Amino acid sequence: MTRVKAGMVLALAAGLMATSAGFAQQPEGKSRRRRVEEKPLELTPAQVTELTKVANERKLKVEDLFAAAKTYTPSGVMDEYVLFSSGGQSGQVFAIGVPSMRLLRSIAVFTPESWQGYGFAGDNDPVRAQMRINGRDVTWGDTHHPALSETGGDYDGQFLFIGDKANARMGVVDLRDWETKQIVKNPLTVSDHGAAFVTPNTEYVVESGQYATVLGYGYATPDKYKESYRGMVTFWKFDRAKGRVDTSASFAMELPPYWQDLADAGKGPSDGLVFINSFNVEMATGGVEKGKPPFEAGASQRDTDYLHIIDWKKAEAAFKAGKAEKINGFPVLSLATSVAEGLLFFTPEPKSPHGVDVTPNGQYAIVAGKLDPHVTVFSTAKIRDAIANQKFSGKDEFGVNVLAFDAVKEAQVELGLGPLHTQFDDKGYAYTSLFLDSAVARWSLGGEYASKHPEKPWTLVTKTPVHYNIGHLCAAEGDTVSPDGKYLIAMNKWSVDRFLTTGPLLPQNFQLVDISSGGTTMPVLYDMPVGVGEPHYCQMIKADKLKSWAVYPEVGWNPHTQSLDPNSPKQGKEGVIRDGSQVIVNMTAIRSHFTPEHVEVNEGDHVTWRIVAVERTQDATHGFCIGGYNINLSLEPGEYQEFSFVADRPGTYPIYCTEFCSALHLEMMGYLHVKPANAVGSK
Ligand code: CUK
Ligand code: CUA
Repeated sequence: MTRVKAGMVLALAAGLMATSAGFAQQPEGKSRRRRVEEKPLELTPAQVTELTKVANERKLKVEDLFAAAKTYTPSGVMDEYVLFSSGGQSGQVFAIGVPSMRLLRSIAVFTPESWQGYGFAGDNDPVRAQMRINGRDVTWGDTHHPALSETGGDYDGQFLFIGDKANARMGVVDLRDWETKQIVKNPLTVSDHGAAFVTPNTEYVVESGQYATVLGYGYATPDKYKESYRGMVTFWKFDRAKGRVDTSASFAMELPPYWQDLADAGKGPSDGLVFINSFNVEMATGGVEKGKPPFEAGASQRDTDYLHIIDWKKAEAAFKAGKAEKINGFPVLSLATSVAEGLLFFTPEPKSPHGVDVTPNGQYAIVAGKLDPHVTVFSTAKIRDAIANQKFSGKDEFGVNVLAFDAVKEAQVELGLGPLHTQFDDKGYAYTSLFLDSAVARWSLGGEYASKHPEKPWTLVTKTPVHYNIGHLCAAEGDTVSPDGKYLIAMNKWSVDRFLTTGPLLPQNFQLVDISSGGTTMPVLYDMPVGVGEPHYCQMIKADKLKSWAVYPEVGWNPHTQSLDPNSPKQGKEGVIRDGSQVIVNMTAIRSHFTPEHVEVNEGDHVTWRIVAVERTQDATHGFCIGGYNINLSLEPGEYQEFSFVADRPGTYPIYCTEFCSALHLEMMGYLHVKPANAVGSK
């Protein structure tokens, strides 16, 4: 009787497995994606009446119905774009589909995340090892600026970089499997801001600093600010073939102790230059506790700060010629070298700027000053000319040549209060976020863009109110050489009156804005609450540029090395190998069991556990956890993981699969038996 029942269960399970495997093994093109109807939609009078009734019951307006039609994405229909957003203090990156504004995934970068098995692989977890700074675990990050890798100034969909403002780190995500492969820590500075920005072929990933400090973890009191504190910019060399930053080929430049802010790389005619904003050229040192003016006042006294213009190709040549000095083991081009070699120039920019953004054609750099209602447009050709012909208005206190403002300025456009960041579309418009106005401004570019739109060049065209206090904005491929237009995301800081109350802590609000038509039409289509961290910047890439793996290329794939791992256990060769107190466990995972199911070790053993998911179907992901030992893995099809720990707590531990992988998922378990040292018969 029980035998019959067990047999039935197994037959049922086999059937379930076969069905699900059958689905996943369908050739491409026969997937379960929804078929698009070929007949154009026509509403019958009865359907119009019904639709109107539904709309009236929900108090929807006509524009709401249009917004819904433009964003609603039926089940099985894929989004057109993927938005990669910084996850702010969560330390992560969020991937969001556009126009649906559905959260597709988070990607763990600076913060351990158990679902992804990120940072929960025992004592020698390579992820955890990268999270150590000066011997201390730093398991969070303040992510601000993601940067997709570029080829020829266009997103190529291969890699994503993201900066951690709090700890001056940068994460490297491989977009084949959407996993973080590397975290690099800047050895010069504690925190930064202008990371990550790439040069047009991702030769370098640029990280500019923010709050000046004594480079290399030095110490000095505020009265030594001007002599001892310094800013910096670091050029991280990216090795595309390895998918890693090559720290040995990277270098930095010493900068004055102004607070450097955002960076952007030139492109086209300005390729080879990097632009960085700064504020606090006053070099205010605060000290309200001693009756001195606070930083906010001290740092805002002058009418202008300095836009930094760096010739990174010349700087690279100077570094390669051995002109850098080592600080904390890292090569740094000194200010004196930068001045002597003509690597660094300044030009005045209106008071306390924030964003600097280069136009798609590379001819202009646009700076927005948060305390100035204008955006200032600098001509990159005029900058090159002013450098070549020494059109200087003077030097700063550190001997850096200052290009005359009138020699490099192209235009100033009054937009409104608190302009921060600028993006571009395909119609010759720029879009600037207005923090204090809570609006997105559309304005017309000049030069060769003037023929693309009917408006007068360099003028405000329209503003769309957003909710609320917009920081960054992001248009579709809107910071590349060929923006798509169509969609824009307003990344609003708060969501007052937009959603149900979630306690005193408000979600942020991403609003999808339709920028497909020019002129004064620019409606908001959708609100998306973001209840994790405070995102800053995001980038939107055409979904078909991403060539992500559906499963790992081969069984036994190590995602840390992105290669087949020779240590990956083979099916039929599973088991436990002991050498003294060193134990190696070779385990396979397949729907719906682990092999072996019982693992016996002795208290105090050092256990190295090797586990591979022997699966090729896309939806056959397993997890693996050991409760109480802080271990959880995600084992995607083909994935191999190795972890180690000391079995210092005796007991019998159920181990189980943490992903609901099949009808018999609950049965996908086993036991780790840690035999007490004093047990009878123990060695
Ligand atoms: S920053 Cu946050 S709104 Cu870090 Cu780019 Cu401007
Ligand atoms: Cu494997 Cu659940």
